[in-house]
Amino acid sequence: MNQNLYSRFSRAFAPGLDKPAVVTPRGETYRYADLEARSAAIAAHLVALGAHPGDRVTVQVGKSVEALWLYLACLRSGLVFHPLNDGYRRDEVAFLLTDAEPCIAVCDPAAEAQFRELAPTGCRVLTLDAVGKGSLLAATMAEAPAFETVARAAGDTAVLLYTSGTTGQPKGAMLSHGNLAANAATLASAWGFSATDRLLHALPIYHAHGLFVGLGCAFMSGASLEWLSRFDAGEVVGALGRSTVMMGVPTYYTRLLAEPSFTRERCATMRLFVSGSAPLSPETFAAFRERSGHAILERYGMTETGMNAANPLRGERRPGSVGPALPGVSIRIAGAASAGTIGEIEVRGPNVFSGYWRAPEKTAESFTADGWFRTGDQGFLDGDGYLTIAGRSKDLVISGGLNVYPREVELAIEQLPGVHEAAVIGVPHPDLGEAVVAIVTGNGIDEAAIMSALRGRLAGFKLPKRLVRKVALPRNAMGKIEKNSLRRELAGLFTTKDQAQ
Ligand code: MLC
Ligand code: AMP
Repeated sequence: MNQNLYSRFSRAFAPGLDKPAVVTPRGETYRYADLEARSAAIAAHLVALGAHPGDRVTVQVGKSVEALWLYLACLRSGLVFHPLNDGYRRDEVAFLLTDAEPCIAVCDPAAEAQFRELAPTGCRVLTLDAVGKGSLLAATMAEAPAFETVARAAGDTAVLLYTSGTTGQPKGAMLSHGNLAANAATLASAWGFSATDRLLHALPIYHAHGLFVGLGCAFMSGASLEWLSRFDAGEVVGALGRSTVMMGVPTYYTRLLAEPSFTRERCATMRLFVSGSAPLSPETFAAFRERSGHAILERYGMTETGMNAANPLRGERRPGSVGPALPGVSIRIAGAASAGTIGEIEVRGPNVFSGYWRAPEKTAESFTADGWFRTGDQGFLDGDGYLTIAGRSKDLVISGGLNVYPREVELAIEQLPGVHEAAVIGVPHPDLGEAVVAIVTGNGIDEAAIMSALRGRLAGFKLPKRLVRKVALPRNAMGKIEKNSLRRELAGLFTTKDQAQ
């Protein structure tokens, strides 16, 4: 049987081809039959351009229904979908285009000249804007809306998602059709998805959460999507009454709580709220339950593994815990002989990726000798199997659900005039969970000049929300910067009143 993820989806949604698949706030409704026809036309066009199964298609576009058809078209034609955060700047895009070596790149029309300059030789550059206009779709008008989904084996790569390493250099995680199908089927079943559900989809589709978890659950069950181009608390409150399930990062839930129009009555049709990508504080969990009547279901995952653990649909949703391992997934704590001992979380299962793109050494380092994936997260298991994340062994800041690798920001700052050294840390922030803060040393530091130089080089979410000057950075006896001491010192930098910054 064809193991192409799209074939798995289409077997699930086939009984309801006339049912809505995607609904937009502009009142457009696309049925599953439309989704089939539109993704078919794009798939036919990509193949007509000379793309072969396994070739990469790099995509940096705004979130639109057309971007969704493009993802499905890549799956159908066996091409490897390689989405980029639409905030990435020139240097970030240049690295990714060189490393992934796509045969087709799709970008916003405003970025076309830059893509033509940066794309590898022979790569075709097409455009797609936030409302679906551009050369990609103009060209697909000529294609017949029928396409036979290309046969793929479970181990063939479906999506290449980059995630940064501690060195500051991103690495591409290869997710196979089998990885994505296994995780999507598990989640759709664990969370009780059916064709009657409507998922409020406000997440971006360039990360695992919106791309694999959200779309996976919906298409594996023939549910429909309430398709919002971004998270706006007011708009989301309006859309809740048309939805049954919502997924988000913790910032979505703290922003809903800060929105006066968010009430229990607005949640009348909702059956489930899911949170992940960053820790959901027990305070937010409690405040949300009080306000809406719903206990948010927190789950834990990562790009390389998809979802590993989740609180149950029926049963105790324990605040501060991410719940037991999902069916089919195994979790162990390295070096922990008994419950409650903290250690590195390791996982194994059909959801775990096959490796990093063109980086066998990095792949080998990330697995134990007996084949478990090292997550770089610290945690412990309770006696009843509930997992609690206790911290990270990797140097990583998660700001509003987006990962920022301190080394990448430090390197960018240290190249600037007047700067001697930089240390980048995450500091608790009431809206973002953690905010990026840079501590810099040097002579004649010009903060405005540093920020303006960084703005040209790094995506906005990676920019420090605050620069702190110091004469010297604290170091231990080995000469290593003591980031924990900086984190303690600056823990109160962002108070609730200060959160606009
Ligand atoms: C945007 N900005 C951020 C930011 N997002 N700064 C810090 N952290 C963030 N997350 C900056 C912009 O650069 C801009 O800066 C300013 O904030 C306003 O931009 P915006 O686009 O209007 O922001 P906003 O819409 O408020 O976005 C915030 C957000 C968004 C939280 C809604 O970041 C978001 O949707 N996050 C979810 C990301 C996600 O999908 N994560 C899942 C990863 S998968 P300036 O200076 O230009 O004004 C994963 C695995 C798993 O982790 O387990 O799920
Ligand atoms: P990414 O590499 O973008 O996929 O981010 C994955 C990381 O997000 C994980 O390794 C965790 O550190 C973090 N993460 C995801 N879900 C949770 C959660 N529920 N609680 C705490 N951290 C989480």
